[in-house]
Amino acid sequence: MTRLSPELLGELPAGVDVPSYDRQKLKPRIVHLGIGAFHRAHQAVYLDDLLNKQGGDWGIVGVSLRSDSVAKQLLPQGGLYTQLEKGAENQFRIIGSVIDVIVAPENPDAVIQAIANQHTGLVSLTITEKGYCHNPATGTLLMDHSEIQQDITNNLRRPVSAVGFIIAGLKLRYEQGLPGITLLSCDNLPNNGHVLRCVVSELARIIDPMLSEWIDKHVTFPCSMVDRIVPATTDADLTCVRERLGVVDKGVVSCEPFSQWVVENNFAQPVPDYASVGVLLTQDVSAYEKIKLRLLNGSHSLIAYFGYVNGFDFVHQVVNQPVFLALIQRYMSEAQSVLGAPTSFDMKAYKSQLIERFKNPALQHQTYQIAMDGSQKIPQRWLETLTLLLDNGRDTQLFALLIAAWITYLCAKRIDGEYFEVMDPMAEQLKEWVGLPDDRVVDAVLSCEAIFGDLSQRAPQLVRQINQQYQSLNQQGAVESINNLIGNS
Ligand code: CS2
Repeated sequence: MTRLSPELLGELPAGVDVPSYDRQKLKPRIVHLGIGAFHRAHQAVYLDDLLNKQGGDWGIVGVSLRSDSVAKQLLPQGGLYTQLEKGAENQFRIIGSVIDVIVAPENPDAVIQAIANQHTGLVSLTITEKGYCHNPATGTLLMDHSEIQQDITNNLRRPVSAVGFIIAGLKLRYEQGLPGITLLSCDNLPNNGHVLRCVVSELARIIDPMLSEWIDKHVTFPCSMVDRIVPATTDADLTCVRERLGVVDKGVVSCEPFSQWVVENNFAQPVPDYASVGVLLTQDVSAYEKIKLRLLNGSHSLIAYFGYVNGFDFVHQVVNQPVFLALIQRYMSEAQSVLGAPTSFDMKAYKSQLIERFKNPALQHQTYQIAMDGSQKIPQRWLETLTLLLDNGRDTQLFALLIAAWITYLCAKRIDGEYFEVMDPMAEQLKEWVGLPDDRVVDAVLSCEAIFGDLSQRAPQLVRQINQQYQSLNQQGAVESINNLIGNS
């Protein structure tokens, strides 16, 4: 069957939305590092909205830092792909804002040249938490990270880390006398712009102190909060799109109808007029970040660890179990109690909207997908709240149960006895710890400073609670452990 391509746009069935703008006019003005499904269902869609509304020449050059799969999907399709939005009914829309995809390991110079291109005004990133090569507990660059080591040793001649590519591109801009640029992190980290600035500055200082000074003066690192649930594309999604479009699209992204983007108004150069398509530009993103990371992502991680181990493959299945729903609601109310959200924010509506979003059965959002990289996610999703609860002398049993559930997940065995692989950059180390005799597992995992900082020294009582909850999960299972906790309050 024919493949989706620019020539076919005029022939797609009625009801499939297609770009209304002239794609020939688009120039490589945004370089996006990490062109996975999330970027294509979020930032690229906002730009497509804008181009549909106002035209213009902002085009995205996507960069894959590892695999060539997205390039193989999109390049034969001239960058086009379908957004399959799964609400009450499926909506099909062709997105046209991506004009090129570079596979970094195949062509590192092209990435550096793209960042240093005179038309480029914005470099954005969705490289996941671990892509920053930082210590999640302190935010500083991991100097002993293998990719950072390699970039330092090679003096960025053939970068491998995202930070390495950024600095190599900035160096070329600096040497060519080009203006500075905006580096926009769109990952689920608190103060993501500050984290990015910190790792970029640290590595730049080692590579070239003059460059580091130039970066301080000419480059900005706005923080941003991004929100849209984008499950991994399935074969069923590809078939569904093929049947609707009558052509093959290998680059489909599926997502929920909801979407939100809040960006700190701090740009080195003009950026697209995102505000006109619903992006909130503000001086301070932190309140939005905290609400989203702790309530949405924090609940997600809870759902993933309890759900996956207990036999539930999808988020909506977990939320439909009354006992897990009760746990999520209790979790949200404890997280909310120390959130310090603006009083004008309607928390009740936000929380019930989250539950509805989680319940969307069409999304088929995998618990295993969310469970990935817990070592990088837990600090901002759970531990910030936990620290505040401790500081305020509040009860921490619920969070002890959550951490125990993560440790149980790390044991890599589902309730039916099936073993699975734990995907995490710290998997090797974590595996060693959970392989210790049962009564030493919790203490070993909690001793990991990159995740927990000094929590175990500061809160011995909490360590005891996590040990108890871990025993309880092993002996009595999740349902009884949750009932014991919620029933006791
Ligand atoms: C999820 C997020 O995979 C995960 O860890 O919690 O990707 C989540 O779906 C998005 O942040 C929603 O905006």
